[in-house]
Amino acid sequence: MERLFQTHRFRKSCALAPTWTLRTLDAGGLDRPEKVLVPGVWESHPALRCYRGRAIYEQEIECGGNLRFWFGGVSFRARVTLDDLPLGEHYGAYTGFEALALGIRRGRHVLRVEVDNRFDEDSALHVPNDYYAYGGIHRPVIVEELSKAYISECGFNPALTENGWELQAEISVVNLTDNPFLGTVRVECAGERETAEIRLGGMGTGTCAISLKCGQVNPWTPEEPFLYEVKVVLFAGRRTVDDWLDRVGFRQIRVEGGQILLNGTPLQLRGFNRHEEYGSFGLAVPVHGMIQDLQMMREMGANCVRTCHYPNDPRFLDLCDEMGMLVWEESHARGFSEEQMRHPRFMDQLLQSTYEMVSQHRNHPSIFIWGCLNECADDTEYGAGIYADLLGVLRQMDGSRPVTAALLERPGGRVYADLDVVSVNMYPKWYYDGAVADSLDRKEREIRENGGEGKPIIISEIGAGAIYGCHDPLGEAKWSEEGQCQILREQITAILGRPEICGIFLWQFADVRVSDEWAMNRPRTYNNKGVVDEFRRPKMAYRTVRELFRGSEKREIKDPGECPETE
Ligand code: ADA
Repeated sequence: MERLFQTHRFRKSCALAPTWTLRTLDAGGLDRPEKVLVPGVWESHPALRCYRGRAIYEQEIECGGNLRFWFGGVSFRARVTLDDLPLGEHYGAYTGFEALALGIRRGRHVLRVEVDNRFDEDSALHVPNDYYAYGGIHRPVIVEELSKAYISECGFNPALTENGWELQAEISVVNLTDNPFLGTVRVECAGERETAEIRLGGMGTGTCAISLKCGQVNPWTPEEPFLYEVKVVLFAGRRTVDDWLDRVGFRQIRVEGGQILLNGTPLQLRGFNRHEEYGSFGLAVPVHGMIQDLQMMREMGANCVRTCHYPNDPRFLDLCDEMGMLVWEESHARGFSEEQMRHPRFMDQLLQSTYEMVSQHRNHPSIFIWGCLNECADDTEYGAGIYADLLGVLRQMDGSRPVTAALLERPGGRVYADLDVVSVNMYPKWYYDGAVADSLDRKEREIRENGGEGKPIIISEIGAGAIYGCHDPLGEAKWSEEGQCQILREQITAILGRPEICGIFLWQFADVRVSDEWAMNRPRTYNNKGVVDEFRRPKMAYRTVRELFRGSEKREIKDPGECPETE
């Protein structure tokens, strides 16, 4: 998969050429096939800004042997063929998937991907929503040449023991032949190496566990995000068959005494909700845009980001690992009622998004918490049951991180006891009147009385809207930049003043396009609560947030000599 570092030295792996031919299949599409760039969304093409339908991406490639195509993200249904031979299908825009083509004659072949972004009765997670469901291949596509067996997945868990750090590795291998495979897996990290045997039946898959005693390594912290390369090599006898390179950070996350601790130090989270979207490139955010977003957040004093409401591009997570930006990552699901949660495909699509998120992203040290089911029906018996099941799946897949869910601010929540960290979305002053402090008091009491006593609390969303360039010199009108500043000031000040609340994620970093079905509540067909607009032009609130977040940073390091800058 394309990352910001080299992922193989042995396995032949390369990104496909960026130019593909695009042919649309439904009404409102292109008159004739056209060249487009991948990664990209078709909404970037002026004729397809509102196209909802099917389209074929096509490219001729020179290849042969045992091939593995890796699609980082296709929005939101994909069917892959090579010379009309079906290779696989995938649902869900926000996680990657592989398509294997074995024993392919060397030469020129036609790779086709049918992409479909129509909402229909088979789609439970991609529905008209408060963000846009784009169409296209929006993350890189890689082609790899495999030998007779390959490493399909690696999970690394750094654990702190009495003798220092230990790296627990779980390596999955797939045999691509009909004969049994007997091999050795070697894992190296921080100057240590260990091996284990692996035996697989014909076309079989197996996993081996290896533990490395790494001892005294430099831990990963937001201030000093030390990363170590891990190298995994698969041998058959003395011959190398495959390899896999990754990076790990040694850090431990624990929840204790109403706090989230990173290597024993309580976290004080100040951050943003960020949709994966950038101006007219939509979901296909260029890497330059990713790093700029992180730099802007940093500049405002943020130390964390929430990938609302779905898993993000691994290259964004790579940047967070390198920059020490803490990440709340969540599987795909936003705002579902009980009726929508009872959709026949809801559970399998949700489990797939969750499984792919954890298995593909668990090695990122920046991810400190897993989230799920943003604002779904946590107030009904059926809905609460789904929360409990999904939280169980997350814990079972990865016991090294706490789990949470951003809940709607309403009475009657039934899942506080199931969460490691209780997270609440609230919009006092924006959707309803009253002092922010009163909303916080009310909510804290309700959490305490309904199973959440003693758990860390995060305000996972809070914010107000402003249309870039819309001004009200008196500073009160909704949608004005001044009005947004006023509301954010009260919200942020109230939250940062409460030591029992360990984090705030502002809604939101940048304005995002919403589904046409949502247009009537959303001027410009955008969710305008960003502190920057969709092109990253700062609104006045950028300064307000910088002042308040940086002010709290100073309080935290207890520097009595400095007081927060005022506007
Ligand atoms: C919710 C939701 C967000 C967004 C926000 C808003 O809390 O989780 O996706 O819709 O409200 O802007 O109202």
